[in-house]
Amino acid sequence: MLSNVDPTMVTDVVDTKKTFCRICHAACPVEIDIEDGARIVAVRGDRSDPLFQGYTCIKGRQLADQYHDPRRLRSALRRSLSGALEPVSSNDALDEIAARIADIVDRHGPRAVASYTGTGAYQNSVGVPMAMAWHKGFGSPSIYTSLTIDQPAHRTAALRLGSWEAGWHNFGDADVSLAIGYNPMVSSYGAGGGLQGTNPFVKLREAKMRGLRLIVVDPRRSELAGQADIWLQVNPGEDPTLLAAMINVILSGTLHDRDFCDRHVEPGHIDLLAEAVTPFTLDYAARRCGVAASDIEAAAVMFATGTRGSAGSGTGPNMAPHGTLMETLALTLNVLCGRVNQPGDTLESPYMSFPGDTRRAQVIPPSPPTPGAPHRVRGLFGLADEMLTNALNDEILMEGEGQVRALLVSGGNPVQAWPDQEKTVAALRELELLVVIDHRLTATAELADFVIAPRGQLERADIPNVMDRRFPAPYTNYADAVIDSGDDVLNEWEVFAGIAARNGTPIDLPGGRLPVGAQLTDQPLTDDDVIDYVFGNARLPMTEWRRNRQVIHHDNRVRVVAADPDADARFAVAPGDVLEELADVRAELTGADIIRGCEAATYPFRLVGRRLKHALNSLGSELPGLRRVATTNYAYIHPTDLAALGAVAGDLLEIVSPRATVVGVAEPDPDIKVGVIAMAHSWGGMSLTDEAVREIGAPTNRLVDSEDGTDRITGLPVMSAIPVRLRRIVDNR
Ligand SMILES: Nc1nc2c(c(=O)[nH]1)N[C@H]1C(S)=C(S)[C@@H](COP(=O)(O)OP(=O)(O)OC[C@H]3O[C@@H](n4cnc5c(=O)[nH]c(N)nc54)[C@H](O)[C@@H]3O)O[C@H]1N2
Ligand SMILES: Nc1nc2c(c(=O)[nH]1)N[C@H]1C(S)=C(S)[C@@H](COP(=O)(O)OP(=O)(O)OC[C@H]3O[C@@H](n4cnc5c(=O)[nH]c(N)nc54)[C@H](O)[C@@H]3O)O[C@H]1N2
Ligand code: SF4
Ligand SMILES: [Mo]
Repeated sequence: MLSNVDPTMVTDVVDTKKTFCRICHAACPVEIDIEDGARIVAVRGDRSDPLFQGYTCIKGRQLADQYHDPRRLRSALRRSLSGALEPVSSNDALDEIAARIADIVDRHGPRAVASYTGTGAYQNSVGVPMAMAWHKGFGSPSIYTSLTIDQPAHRTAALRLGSWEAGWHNFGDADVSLAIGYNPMVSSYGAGGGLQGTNPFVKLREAKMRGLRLIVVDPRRSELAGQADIWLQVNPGEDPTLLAAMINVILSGTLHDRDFCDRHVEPGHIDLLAEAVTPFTLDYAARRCGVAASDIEAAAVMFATGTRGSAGSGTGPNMAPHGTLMETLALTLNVLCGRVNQPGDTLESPYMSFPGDTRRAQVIPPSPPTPGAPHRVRGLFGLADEMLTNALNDEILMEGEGQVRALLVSGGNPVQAWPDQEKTVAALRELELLVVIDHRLTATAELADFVIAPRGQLERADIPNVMDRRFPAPYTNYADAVIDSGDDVLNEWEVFAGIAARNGTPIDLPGGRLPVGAQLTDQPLTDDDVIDYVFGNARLPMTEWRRNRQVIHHDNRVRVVAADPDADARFAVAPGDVLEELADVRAELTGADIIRGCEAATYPFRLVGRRLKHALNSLGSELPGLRRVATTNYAYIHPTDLAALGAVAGDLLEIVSPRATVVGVAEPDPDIKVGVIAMAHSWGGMSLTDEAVREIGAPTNRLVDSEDGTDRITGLPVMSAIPVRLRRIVDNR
C-alpha cells in the first residue's frame, strides 16, 4: 500500500502523484490523480516541469485506460493439457519455467535458450540490463532485443566508420540540422544530434527563432517536414543515392572542413570517397530520387555552410534498402563538415547514468561492425552484446546444434512486430517453450506456454533510461511506484531474477553480484535495490537521482576535454566495403533491385512505414480513448494514385509484395509522394488473411521477406520502401 494512503479511510481520497509516462521512451512527466490508492481518475502533463513544461501526448493521457482495461492480465497464465491458457500463480509459473529452462540447457546447451526484450520492457530501466546479465550468467549468447529490428545501423555504421568520443554537435546550438526519415513531432524520436521528442514543438520553435535551418528528407510531408527550410521528398529507399550526391556536391565544391579531415580522416580516404561519389551527379540523383537537382544542391550547400549541427537518420531510411550504407553516408556528412564537439564544449544530454564526467575530443577507431557471436544463417554475426532479432526466426526453425528451443519474450510482440510474419508464426509454434511477459493477451501471447502478467509502469520504480542519452538538457527524474494494485504481477527483473534464483544463475551488474537468492525469501529485493545494482557505476549516484526529480543540472554537464597526446585513430570514410556497396547502388535502377524479381512494371509502388500519434507499435488500438481515433492502420495514398486505382477513401486495397499480400483501408493523403503508400506497422492480430482489417488493421510485416534483399551487415530485411502493387478490392461492409 502507498505510505500516505490510509487503507482504513473511507472512499474518495484523491491523491496526486508525480511520475513520468513510460508508454514510449520519451518519459514525459505527468501528474496522476489516484482515488483510494488504486484508481486513476485523471492524468495530465506536469506544467511545473522545467524541461517538458507540461508536454504529453494522447497516449500518455490514456494511462488510466491501459491500467483499468478489464482485459488487462492480472495474474500469470499456463497452457493446460486441454490447450487453454489457465490462471496460475506467478510463483508456480516461475518454478515450472525455471525447471524447463534448466532441462533445455542440460539437453541442448545454453544457446538453445533465448530471450527477446521489446519496446514494452525497454522503457523499464532495468529490463534490458537484467536480461543481458541473466544470459551471461549461464553462458547463453542468445540475447535479443528490438534494437536489431529497429535501427541497428546506428551501431554498425558508427563502428565501421569510427566515431567521435565526445559526440556530434548538439541540437541546442545548431544552426543547421539534416533530418533523414524521422518525425519527432509524432514519434518523440530524434536521431542523435537532432530534435528530440522532449516538448518538440516548443524546442523547434525556439531553434528556428535562433536561426536554425532545417533540412528534412522524407517521402511524406511529415509534421517535421512541414517545418523544414528545405524538404526533399525523396523516393523511398533512394536515400543512399541522395546522400552520395550531396557528398559529391560538398567534395567537388571543397565545401568540407579540410583542416578537420586532414587531421581526423584516414589518409587518402577523402580522394577515394570523392571518386566513388562522382557518378552520383545531381542529374542522376534527381532522376532516381524524384527530387529537383537544385534542391539537392541547395541542401548540400546549406548543410556544409552551416557552422554547427549534424545529420542523422530515423526508422524510414534505416529500414529501407542499404540501411547501413545510408547511415554511414549520413555520419560521413558529419565527419566531412567536422560537426563534432571540441574541448570546451559540453554535451547537451545528461549521460548521468553512465560513468565519467568527461569525454575526449578524439576518434574511437573503426572496428568490425558486428563483432558478436556468429549466427547459423546468412553469414551474419551479432552485435557486441546481443544477437540479431531479424535472424531469430531462422535460429528457431533451423535444426542442428545451437537451435533455439526456448524463448522468453519480455514486453514485445513478435507476431506483429517482427519482419516476415508467416515465418515468425511458424517459428514461435516450433518452440519447446514460449514465455511471454505482457499485460495484454497479444497475438504472441496466444501462442505462449506461459504468460506472466507484468507490473504496470505505475507499479514500478524507474529512471528515464533511454532519454538519459537524448534529453536536450542535463535533466534527471525518478519514478517511484505510485500504485499497488495487490495483483499477482511481476516486474520484468523479477522474472529473470526469479529464474536465476531457482537455477543458481549468477547475475553480475555494475553494482556487483545481485543477491538473487533474496527472491526466494520473504525479504526479496526491491526495484530501488535493482536500479542501484544496474546503475552502480553512474556518474550521478542513484541516491542523487532520487533526490533530484525533474531537475536540470546546469552545472553538471559532461565536459569535452583534449585528446590523449598519443591519440591517432582516424575515421574510415572509404573502407573497401563501402566503396563496393556504393558502386552496387550506382548499378541499380532503384533500391528495390536488391530484392529478386520486383521490376517496376510488376511492383510500381513503395510501401513505407510511419508512426501514429495514437498507437505505440502494436499497443493502443485496443484502448477505448485511442480506438476512437482509428481502429485500423490506414493505407495513406496520394489522391491521384487512389483515383487511378478507381478507388475512394475507405475502399479496401489489396497490397501485394513479392513475399505476400495484406489488405489496407485506403485514406487519401496529399502529403504523400505519388507512387508511395504509408502504413503503420504492427497492426492486425493473429489472422494471416485480414478479414477484420477495419476493426484491427493489418500487419505490414507479412509483406517483408527476411531472406531476400537483407542488409549485408545487419541482416535487416527491407521493412520500409517495400516494393508492392495495389488493387482495389470489393468487400461487403
Ligand atoms: N514493418 C515494420 N516492422 C517494424 C517496424 C517498422 O517500422 N516497420 N518497427 C520496428 C521497431 S522500431 C520496433 S522497436 C519493433 C517493436 O517490436 P516489439 O517491441 O516486439 O513490439 P511492440 O508492439 O512495441 O510490443 C510491446 C509489447 O509490450 C507490452 N508492454 C507495454 N508495457 C509493458 C510493460 O510495462 N511490461 C511488459 N512486460 N510489457 C509491456 C505491450 O502490451 C506490447 O504487446 O517493431 C519493429 N517492426
Ligand atoms: N506515437 C508513436 N511514437 C512512437 C512509436 C509509435 O509507434 N507511435 N514507435 C516508437 C519506436 S519503436 C521508434 S523506433 C521510434 C521511431 O521514430 P521515427 O523514426 O521518427 O519514426 P516515424 O515517425 O515512423 O518516422 C519515420 C519517417 O520516415 C519516413 N520514411 C519512410 N521510408 C523512408 C525512406 O525510404 N526514406 C526517408 N528519407 N524517409 C522514409 C516516413 O515517411 C516517416 O515520416 O518511434 C517511437 N515512438
Ligand atoms: S510522448 Fe511517450 S512518454 Fe510522452 S506522453 Fe506520449 S507516450 Fe507518454
Ligand atoms: Mo523502435
